Amino acid sequence: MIRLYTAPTPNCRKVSIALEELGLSYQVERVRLEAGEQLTPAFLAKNPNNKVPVLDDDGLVVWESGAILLHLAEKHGKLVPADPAGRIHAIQYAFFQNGGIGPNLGRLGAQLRKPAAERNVEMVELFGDEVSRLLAVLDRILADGRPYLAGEYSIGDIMHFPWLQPLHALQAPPLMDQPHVVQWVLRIAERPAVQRGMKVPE
Ligand SMILES: N[C@@H](CCC(=O)N[C@@H](CS)C(=O)NCC(=O)O)C(=O)O
Repeated sequence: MIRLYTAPTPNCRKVSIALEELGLSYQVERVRLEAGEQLTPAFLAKNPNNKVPVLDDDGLVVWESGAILLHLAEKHGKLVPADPAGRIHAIQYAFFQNGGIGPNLGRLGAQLRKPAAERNVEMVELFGDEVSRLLAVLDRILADGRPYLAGEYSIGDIMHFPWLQPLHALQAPPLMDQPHVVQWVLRIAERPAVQRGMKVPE
């Protein structure tokens, strides 16, 4: 039995996409962040970092989206290339997302969701510049014509997609300025499993 503790956020949707790609059945346990359910003792017993996503895979509890995806990929022998170079590159892109686009776009979004008068202008500039830089890095990588970050479709793509798709939906200039990243978003968005995973939880 697989239980996914989740909320409608980019980090959580990485996991529902991976589960859908692997064709696994799983129970969705919605965690209401707005009600502080991630702070309850019951949830802290699963993740001392009080954040979603958390995966309970038949009693093995894993948190951190990158670790969850790596666990699923290795257990099922998919979503990570079989050859050693491809494998480490898929993991490299997963780490790159969690240390790059994730925290920087997350903090930029947190600022931009505030009323304009309450925003910290320095933070908006700092995180905005870093997001633009990271998108340009991805564009440079994809400019060699590879369809996916690690060559073949992998956890490296799944880690990035739920973060970049909303920028594409908003036609946000820092993303739209990067033509190879735009094509990559459109390519991943066509996958039926991605479309299903992006709707979890409803
Ligand atoms: N590095 C973590 C980040 C997890 C994370 O930031 N989760 C957010 C939702 S996307 C959360 O649980 N926020 C609730 C809170 O901080 O109280 C991962 O990749 O799993």
